[in-house]
Amino acid sequence: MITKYRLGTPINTEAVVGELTPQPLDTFPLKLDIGGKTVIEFELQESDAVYGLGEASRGINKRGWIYESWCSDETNHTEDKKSLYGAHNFIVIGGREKFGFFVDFPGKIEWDIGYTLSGKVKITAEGADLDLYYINGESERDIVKQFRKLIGKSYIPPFWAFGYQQSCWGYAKQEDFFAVRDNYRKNNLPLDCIYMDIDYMDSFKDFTVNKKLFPDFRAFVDEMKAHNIRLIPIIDAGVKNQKGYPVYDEGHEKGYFCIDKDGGEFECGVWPGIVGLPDFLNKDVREWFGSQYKTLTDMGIDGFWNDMNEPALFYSKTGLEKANKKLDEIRSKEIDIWAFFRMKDTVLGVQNSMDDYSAFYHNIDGRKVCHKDVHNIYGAFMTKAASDFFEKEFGKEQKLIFSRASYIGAHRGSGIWFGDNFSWWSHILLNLKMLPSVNMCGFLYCGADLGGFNSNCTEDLLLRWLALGVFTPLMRNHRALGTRAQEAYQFEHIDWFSDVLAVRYRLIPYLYDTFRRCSEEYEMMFRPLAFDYPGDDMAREVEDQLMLGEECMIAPVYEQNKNRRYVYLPEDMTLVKLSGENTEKEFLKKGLHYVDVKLNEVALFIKKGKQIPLAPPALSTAELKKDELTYI
Ligand code: MIG
Repeated sequence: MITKYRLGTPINTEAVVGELTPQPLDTFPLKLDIGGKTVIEFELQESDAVYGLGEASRGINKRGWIYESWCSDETNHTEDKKSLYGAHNFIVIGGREKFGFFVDFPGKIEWDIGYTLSGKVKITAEGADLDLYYINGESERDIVKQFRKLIGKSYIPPFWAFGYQQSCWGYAKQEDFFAVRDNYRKNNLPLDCIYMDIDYMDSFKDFTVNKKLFPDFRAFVDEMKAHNIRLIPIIDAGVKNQKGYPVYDEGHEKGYFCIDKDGGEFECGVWPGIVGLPDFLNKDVREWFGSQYKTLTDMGIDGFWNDMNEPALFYSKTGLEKANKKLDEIRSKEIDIWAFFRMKDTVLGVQNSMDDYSAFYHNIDGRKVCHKDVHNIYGAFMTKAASDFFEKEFGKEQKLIFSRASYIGAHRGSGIWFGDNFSWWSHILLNLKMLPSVNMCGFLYCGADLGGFNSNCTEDLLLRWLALGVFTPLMRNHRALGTRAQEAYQFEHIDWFSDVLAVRYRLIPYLYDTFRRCSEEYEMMFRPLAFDYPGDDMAREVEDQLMLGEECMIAPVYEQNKNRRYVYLPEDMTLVKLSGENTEKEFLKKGLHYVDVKLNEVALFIKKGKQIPLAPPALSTAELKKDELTYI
């Protein structure tokens, strides 16, 4: 059962689809303090676990750390981070007493989950206008399902979006894209999409294509499609402030950009230089921005990724002026070591600063609202602009769209990717841990940058990461400008990559059906073992294996120089090792096993009495023989 409580007059975040009548606040089951902030507190039993918060650092069980809901352009996903790109304000308490809790509030929220006191949860929302939802249920799964019904069905992308995808910040000219295509095809490596990062644009202007690099873009898109490869361009939130650039001119004329306290356009710097930030919280602006995607869909483009929409702010005009003044002051005196650090902090503090997030405003139904009070829905509403347009123009399931920043509710129209991770072994595990957490919050189409975004990837890291990515709906290899090339054909044993990528295509019919069912039935595609084996103390603590659908369990190898790992089987299962066209099976009893998995193998564990379909390997989803299935 879900009970809703309303405090003040909340802004409509569009997170929820069902209408519930708010109940009197004096019946709220947890300790509640309302002042300028809203504080909710409750005790945890020793054996309780806390799940949720979607895209966040650390474990599947969130207990023992302090988190913040604040969409952040955070490129270092280290354990000390309190927030990443998404704000997903839903938790489930699993233990003797089970309940779920959703804070529908677009401003900042702090979640002290047994950090200050191990037995206590303290949630502090920076405002007093919000909706609270308390969910009772018989199990964690049941609570999640009720919540998912409340927030509505998850986005389903086109079928081809389940193919393998290659991305790289730095592919610029047509020849770069042809080289990727040819190297994949030549080496018998499957591929469905190649991503276009900011380099394809003219001076980083949204909805433009650099004519020098792409003399006939339409023909280029068609030529790639003829090889069963789709191009997926990036769109950034900020619109370059430049007279004569039609998107800016129109937005400026109509007053569609966020304003400063005096009513002038808020000027901040991102990739294009000074930009206008479209006021996505305004419906007219959303319709206008959404319709801009038509420039590219008209040229045959079928998918997009929305970036920089937390929004990321490299600097603001005023922030930079202030910092420069401070630096001048420091410079004018004799510099001691503390002045040196003040100087360094001044420079670093210019980017994504709280001062800037407090210095611009939105127009929500005629009300002037400060950005910091609605920060967490900005990116979600940018992506809503695109997904609403796609649905209206092309119908459901026709276009691929996913976002970096997100808020619950955006899951109905789009997917997410997990942003700038590193080529670190620990980030394979972080990728795995985020999957059930974001699924709980409705985001099913998701994935991390396979191989790692920042720093240099190695062959073994990429192979192991792909062996997890084989199962994630979005399976995309992406890296940052200037890092070591990490396309599958760049390494020593290309045939090993061919073996692993073949497994993805063999599994697509199973993964696609599972995905669809999870969307339609409000289920999680990936679950902690604790959700499925509540009475099993060992299963409750497993943080490096996941249940997949109703049939399987996955347990990837995520350490270097290891050809085996411990796997806990909560019941008897069949270990299946897939590699290229090969399938090896071994029956294993419930309990702990030391299982060996080679670099070119993908392991999966099938439950008793269950079967999964396998297709023959294919080089693209278009060539996949969906009716030639065999069953394990
Ligand atoms: O400031 O477009 O997360 O995937 O390659 C970096 C360049 C901007 C951040 C995205 C990343 C993308 C990069 N972008």
